[in-house]
Amino acid sequence: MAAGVAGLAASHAATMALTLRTSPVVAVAEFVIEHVPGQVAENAIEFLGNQDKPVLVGAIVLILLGFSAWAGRLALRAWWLPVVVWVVLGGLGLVAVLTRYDAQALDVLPVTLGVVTWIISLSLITEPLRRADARARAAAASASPEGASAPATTTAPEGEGEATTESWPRRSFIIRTGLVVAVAAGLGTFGELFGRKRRHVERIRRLLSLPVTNPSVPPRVDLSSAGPMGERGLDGLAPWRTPAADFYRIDTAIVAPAIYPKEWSLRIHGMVEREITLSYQELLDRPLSEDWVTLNCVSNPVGGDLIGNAWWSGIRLNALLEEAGLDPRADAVLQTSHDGWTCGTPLGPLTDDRIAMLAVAMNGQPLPIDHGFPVRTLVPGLFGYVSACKWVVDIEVTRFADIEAYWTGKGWSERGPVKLASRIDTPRSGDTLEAGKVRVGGSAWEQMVGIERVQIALDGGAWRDAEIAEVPNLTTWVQWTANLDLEPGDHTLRVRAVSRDGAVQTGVERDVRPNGATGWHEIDFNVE
Ligand SMILES: Nc1nc2c(c(=O)[nH]1)N[C@H]1C(S)=C(S)[C@@H](COP(=O)(O)O)O[C@H]1N2
Ligand SMILES: [Mo]
Repeated sequence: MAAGVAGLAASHAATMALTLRTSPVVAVAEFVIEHVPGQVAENAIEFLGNQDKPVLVGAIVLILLGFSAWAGRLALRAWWLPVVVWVVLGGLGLVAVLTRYDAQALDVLPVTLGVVTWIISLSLITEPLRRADARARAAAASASPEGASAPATTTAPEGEGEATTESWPRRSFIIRTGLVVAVAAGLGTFGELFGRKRRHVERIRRLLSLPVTNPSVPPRVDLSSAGPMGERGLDGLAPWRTPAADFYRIDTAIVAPAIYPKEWSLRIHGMVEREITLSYQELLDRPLSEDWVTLNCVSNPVGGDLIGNAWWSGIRLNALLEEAGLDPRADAVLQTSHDGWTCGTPLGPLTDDRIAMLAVAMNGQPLPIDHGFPVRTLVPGLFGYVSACKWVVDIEVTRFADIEAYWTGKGWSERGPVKLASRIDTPRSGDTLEAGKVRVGGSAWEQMVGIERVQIALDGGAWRDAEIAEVPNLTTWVQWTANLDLEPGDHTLRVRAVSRDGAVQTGVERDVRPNGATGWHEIDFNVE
């Protein structure tokens, strides 16, 4: 039963953390309501009044705990018997969960996590008993070679030894059971408190109406969709504007902080003449700036997809920092998020004419919780780990010499400018294509400078220019495309970019650590 409680608590906490609507138990209750014959339902309602639903959920929990106890006893016979019981129950849970009208793929997770937790807890709890059992059996076997006719206890050398072998496994069984139940209670409570808050914050986020715009992608920028002159879109090319739902997510938070706009505030302090503290409303009362900006993760490998491009709206940091009055000796800010993550950002990019902002919206919507709601920092041209603090609550003006931020304490560079890079989106490595004309494409970026040219080389041959699309500014990636005439056989294709200041992307391969990967993206494919 303890293992069952742990499984239920884990599935409940997962449901809450993922802000799914129904936990598996509730889904089963809804499933029952849906399928119970009308007469039975009516009788139940008549008898139970408006307590019918809590009673139903309670009954399901009790039945599950009953099964759990039974399965625990089955474990005496064979280790796999209880596993079968719980997998079958988990299967029923899945059916209930996936037949909800608002079911989504993620709904599979809580059920799975519950089953796995249950199996692990059961084996953890019973392990001391199983070990003692095996020891007793071994002792019996060695004491009486004729067979297991002699009782195991007669082989214990002394009274005291006997007491030890008898009581220790039980004691550690009871301790482990207590621990599992305590952890389960903690998980359940956490899920309940946190889940409720996140749902509430999410509701408030959806109701917010910010004075932001949501323009469509400028013409001739996005080659992945049909152009204004009837050009065909290139399948397999990542869209130029990344939808928030597809935007990569990187952070150290196991569950993202859920922050009410009302409880949020930002303090700008340190080496300044005047400290500034801003509430969400005070921030929104300031002039808003908006722009297309590509955000990059330093951990993005060559050809990787830890990069996204969006329309961001926010309040410029240069004005705020000027208002605070910067000490001329300062060269950095230490940003801290609501969950305690920190990053050190150079003052230069925060105060020059690029649009470094406290962003409040992404693609015309309030920031998603996972991307920093209510406020995150965004600095074009710097990797996220030194600049893009989500859930930012504190900005201390300081000097690099005096600080250590989360990642710089772990061997990553203090400064993280984004590097000149390019990528092939289509075809993909391992693809099989038909011989003849093939359109290939991808993206390239050199923030604050811009891309002059993108070049490709087929099968190690000479570099030739690809066509590049337009861009609205210097802070976004640019798409490129080229037509190839392919013969049957195995091929490789590589890409490199040339920036507007004439720099050619290096082919030297470097790891993402300490300050971003370099090298040409190369793919292999086959033509039939
Ligand atoms: N609070 C907080 N902010 C953070 C991080 C984090 O771990 N915690 N990770 C950073 C890193 S490494 C990157 S690449 C970007 C990713 O932003 P995204 O998840 O919105 O794409 O957020 C940055 N901001
Ligand atoms: Mo990152």
